[in-house]
Amino acid sequence: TLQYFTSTNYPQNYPNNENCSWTIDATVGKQVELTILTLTTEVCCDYVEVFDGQTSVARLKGSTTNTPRYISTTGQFRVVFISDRSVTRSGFRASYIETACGKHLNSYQCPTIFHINQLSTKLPQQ
Ligand SMILES: [Ca+2]
Repeated sequence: TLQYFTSTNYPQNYPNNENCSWTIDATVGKQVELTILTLTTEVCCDYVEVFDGQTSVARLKGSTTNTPRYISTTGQFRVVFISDRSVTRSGFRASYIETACGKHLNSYQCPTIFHINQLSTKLPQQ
């Protein structure tokens, strides 16, 4: 099931001096797909950072018109939100869902980086 989370107070402005993190763990053998649906932060000083396990994969700030999407390779995402001591915006809203990694492909094993849309194009012909 698709799950949602947001920065504090969203869609009202987040507070100053935020240092929040959300950790999403997949069931063993599965992966997490994370989508940043909306994002608006102070450009200079406030940001969202996405970690795939221990590795930072994205630092997002300002505003996005696309919806960045990430697939975990470790089965865990950590999303960190940081704001400084002045100027706030509406923050972010994100969704995540557990995916059945490599379910239809004998040649793929977890953990492996691939995109859901690429997966579907590589499915065997019926
Ligand atoms: Ca700020």
